[in-house]
Amino acid sequence: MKEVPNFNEADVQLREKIRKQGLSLGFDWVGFTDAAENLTHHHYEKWLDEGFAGEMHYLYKHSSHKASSQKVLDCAQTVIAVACNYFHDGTPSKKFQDSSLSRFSRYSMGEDYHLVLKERLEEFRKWLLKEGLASGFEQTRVYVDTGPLLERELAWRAGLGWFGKHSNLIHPKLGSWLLLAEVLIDTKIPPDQPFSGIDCGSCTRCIEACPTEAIVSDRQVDARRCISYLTIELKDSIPKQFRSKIQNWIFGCDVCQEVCPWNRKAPKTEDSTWKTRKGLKDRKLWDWVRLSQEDFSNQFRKSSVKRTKRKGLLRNVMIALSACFHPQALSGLQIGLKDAEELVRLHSVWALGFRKQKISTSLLWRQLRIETSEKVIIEIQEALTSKKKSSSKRERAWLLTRQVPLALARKHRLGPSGGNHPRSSNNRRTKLLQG
Ligand code: B12
Ligand code: SF4
Ligand code: SF4
Repeated sequence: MKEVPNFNEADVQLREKIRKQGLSLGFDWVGFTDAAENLTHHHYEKWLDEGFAGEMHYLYKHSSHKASSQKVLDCAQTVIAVACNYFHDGTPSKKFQDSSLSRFSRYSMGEDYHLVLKERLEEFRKWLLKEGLASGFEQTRVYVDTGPLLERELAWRAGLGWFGKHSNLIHPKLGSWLLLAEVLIDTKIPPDQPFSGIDCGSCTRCIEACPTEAIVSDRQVDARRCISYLTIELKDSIPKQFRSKIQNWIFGCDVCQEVCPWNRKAPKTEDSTWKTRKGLKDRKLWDWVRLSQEDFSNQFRKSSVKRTKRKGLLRNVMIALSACFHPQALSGLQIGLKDAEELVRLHSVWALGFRKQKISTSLLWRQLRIETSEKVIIEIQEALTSKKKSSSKRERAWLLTRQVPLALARKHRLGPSGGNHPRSSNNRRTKLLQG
């Protein structure tokens, strides 16, 4: 291996000692690079300029910090990059063609990697300090995921693997089911060589398999289209053009990694941390619809899934139910219609409209009478007008000629078959209409 000048054999031995310690702490791979300028920062900036980050505003704030690891720790000399293999579940994708099963991305099925890796990094940091490999606590930093570091570049420079066309880093033996983290220290350690020699070649499987066409070009993912972003990062309603493509993914997405030939022989981890937690295996979509806030907190304690909050997860469940034609799916959507969260009702309405069943039309009409949220009322109207064939002439004419204010009016007994909603007297718009 070609070593950077000024490092002697003792330095190399020290590096191997640190690597051994990292591996003993539960990391599956440990590599070293310097803390100098990043080589792919311009790709990152271009990605932001294209708007691919969507509503992940923190990524814009971090942008200048990501130019070099020294921007986050000015005395940093070495980045120790680590990776954990979380591949625990070889479930063939075929099984999940059963649209009634809920799918979580593999990384989220066990313990929250932010917590697990952070704990291991802190152990590593303690050891490094004890060995005198950093001047003091303040001259070190540990990061997993959320810090302003270009984690994939650092791991690539430290020799882990190459950027796949889906943009995940691929190790030639471990595949891409890897989570990345780093320790920064102010000691110079001989760096490993950046990974080279293997790449994706002419393969384009991930690009073709991506359900939402999120891999817009080689190594470029438009996050706004990615199911992982839509189901986890996006807090509000999911843009309509993607809803029918999300299938039964209710937290993240693994499609691009599942089809990758480099993952065919990926070894399964022995680490029980990543194993599917109780209550997640083979769960039907409708099993989630009665989930209370308390159930959610208990089920997802110390889990990455907490990020969506209860309402985000149920929003995703409603979307997934739109494509499931088991009788229980309809009952699930009916329960969603009654959910206290507007976001959940909104997506339940959309899903019912999408199913184009006669019964959903009557459910939507019934909901229109009692619904209090303007957003949901609009969604119901859209669903009903797009289901023209199954609505009566009178209803159709009424829906087409009147927009939201009249829907509100109807809700407050001014429409053709008025309801009698107790909360109507507080509604300013209704008062105006009545006045
Ligand atoms: C924002 C983010 C997302 C976004 C955007 C993802 C994306 N591809 O950009 C969303 C929410 C969609 C996402 C999804 C996922 N994520 Co994510 N995510 C991040 C985060 C926080 C920042 C990534 C980022 O900066 N993206 C912007 C792009 C421009 O940067 P980049 O992805 O690092 O890409 C580099 C290369 O592609 C290269 N490059 C780009 N174009 C070109 C062109 C050429 C010619 C060359 C040479 C290089 C090159 O330069 C870029 C900068 O270094 C990182 C953690 C971190 N701090 O880095 C985790 C991270 C990348 N995610 C991770 C994971 C596990 C996932 C998911 C698999 C989770 C899931 N199953 O749902 C999916 C995978 C989706 C995918 N195909 O990427 C891991 C990746 C591990 C790995 N093996 O690579 C990370 C490192 C978290 C971690 N600590 O482990 N994620
Ligand atoms: S995670 Fe899913 S949606 Fe995102 S790029 Fe990969 S296949 Fe596409
Ligand atoms: S599926 Fe093919 S193109 Fe995509 S990352 Fe894997 S090897 Fe590369």
